[in-house]
Amino acid sequence: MSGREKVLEQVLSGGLYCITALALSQGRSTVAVVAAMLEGGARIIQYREKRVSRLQAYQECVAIRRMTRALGAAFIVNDHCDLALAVEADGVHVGQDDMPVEVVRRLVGPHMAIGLSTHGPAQATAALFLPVDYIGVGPVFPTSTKEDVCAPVGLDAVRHAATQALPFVAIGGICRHNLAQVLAAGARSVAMVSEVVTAPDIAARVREVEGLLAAASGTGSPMPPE
Ligand code: TZP
Ligand code: MG
Repeated sequence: MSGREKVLEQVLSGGLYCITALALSQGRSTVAVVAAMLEGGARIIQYREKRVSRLQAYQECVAIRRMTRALGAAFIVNDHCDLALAVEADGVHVGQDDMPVEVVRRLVGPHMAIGLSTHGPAQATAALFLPVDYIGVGPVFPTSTKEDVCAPVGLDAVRHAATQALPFVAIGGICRHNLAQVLAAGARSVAMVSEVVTAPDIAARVREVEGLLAAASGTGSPMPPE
């Protein structure tokens, strides 16, 4: 299975989409945070570090690639095609202000997934005609995790994305307490940054969120009989 197929499978099947954020990780290294996410059962990891050196980013991505590959989890690099290629990531995730996705596709080739952030129904619909495999839809709720973030797009943007054929990940201000609303709006795949990386026990938090997602989709394991 190519990396592209793996990402597509993960986003389509739904679940927690984990994203790194060193600044919120309470002094823990990004590699340690990802190890804990994987221990908790995360199936898709995005490396999103905007303030570390290219050398540090490369070294961390090599380590994360090794861990994700060993567990069969998908690995996506934010922003940087060259870094994604260098570590054989499964995908690269870009924003509206990054290189055009047609150029990204030309650079990464046919076997790597491309994700694109969208901030409203117009961008989400435009993405149908672009060489991307999934879109991010957000910020759904207010968030202070992302710098220069736009106004929340709300649950209506999630409802709109759910009517489209393109797989999507809801993102922005999503936590355990508002997860049910996001799922009710039609999301299956949900990204959480601060809710996961600030947790005292990251593995336990991932397990808890994955449990909520599985229960909502009806795939949770039934309680064993007394
Ligand atoms: N893109 C849109 S909102 C966001 C990104 C990367 C940050 C989401 O972080 P949090 O802590 O889950 O609100
Ligand atoms: Mg970007």
